[in-house]
Amino acid sequence: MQEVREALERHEEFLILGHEDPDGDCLGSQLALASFLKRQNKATRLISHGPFRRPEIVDWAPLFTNKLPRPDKLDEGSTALVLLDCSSLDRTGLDLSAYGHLPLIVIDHHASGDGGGNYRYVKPQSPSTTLLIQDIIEASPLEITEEEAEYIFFGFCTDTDYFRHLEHIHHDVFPKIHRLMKRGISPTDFHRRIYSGRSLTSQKHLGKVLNRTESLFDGKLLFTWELREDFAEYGDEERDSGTLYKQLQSVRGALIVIVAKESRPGELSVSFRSSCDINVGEIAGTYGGGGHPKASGCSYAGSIDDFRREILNKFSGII
Ligand SMILES: [Mn+2]
Repeated sequence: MQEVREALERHEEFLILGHEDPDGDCLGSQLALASFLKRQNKATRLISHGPFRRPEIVDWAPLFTNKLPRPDKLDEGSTALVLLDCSSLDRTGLDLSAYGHLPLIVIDHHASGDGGGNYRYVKPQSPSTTLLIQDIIEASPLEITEEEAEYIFFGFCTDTDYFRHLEHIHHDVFPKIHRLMKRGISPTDFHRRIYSGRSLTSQKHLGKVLNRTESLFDGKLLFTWELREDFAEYGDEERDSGTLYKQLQSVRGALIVIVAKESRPGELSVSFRSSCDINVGEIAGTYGGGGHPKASGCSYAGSIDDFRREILNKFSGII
C-alpha cells in the first residue's frame, strides 16, 4: 500500500476509472477516493463507461463522465490513472491506448486480472474495494469524512450482499465497520437504500427468468437465461440479479448457478455462482472473464445454445 500512497501523494491530477457496468463497490471506491484526493487540493475526474442500470446507483450517474481528456494535454509527471475494482484497463470498456504514457495505479480485490499497473494495492481477501480505500485514507493524517464513510459502507454492502458473503477470514472487517459507524452512518438506512426502489415490472421479469431455469446434472447445476425480447417486454430496467442468484442458490442440491444474458445480438454476458469447491472465477477466466471463486462473470460471443453446449462439456467432468 505504501507505494500506492506515495504515488497518490506525488501526483496532482487523477483520472479515476472503474469497470464498465459499474456496481456500488466500483462507484463507491471512485467517489470515496476522489473525495479524499480533492481534500488535498488535487484534481480528479470520475470516469465511467456506464451504464448505470442498477437502481441503487442510478442517482450517481451525473457525477461521472465517459469523456476522456485529450491525452497530449496530460503530463506523466503530474497526472496518473487510477483503476478501481478491476485490474485490467480492458475492463473499463474505454479505449485508453493513448494514455499509456501515464502511470497506472491499481486498487482492487479481485484475484483475476493481468497483474498490470505501476503501483498496485490488490488484496483478494478484502470483501470490497471500498475497504481498501478506507485503508488508504486511514493511513493518512486525514480523518475519514462522513461522506467517504457512506461511500465505503455502500460498496461493502453491495459486494457482500449486506454481510452475507463474509467468511471467518474477514474478521478484520468488523473493526473497520465500527470506525465507519462512528462517522455517523446508519446500517438500517443503507439496507433500505440498497434493497428498495425496485419496480413491480422488474420483479415480474425476475419471475420469468426464474421460471425458465433448467436443472442439470441431477439438480447440481441450475442454468437460466434472458433474451433481448425480455428487455423489450419488461423494459431495459435491470432485473434484480442479487435476488435471482439468492433464489436459485437456495434450491436444495444446487451447487452452481449460471445466468446468461443476451447483452447484444450474438453476445452474452454470463454470471456464475458457486456454493461448492468448484472455482467459477477460473471457469470465467477460460472465457477471458474473471471474479472470485464463488462469483464471477464473462462475456461470450455466440448463442445461448452454443454456450449451453460448451458449459455442459466443461462441467461434465467436475460436477
Ligand atoms: Mn468489488
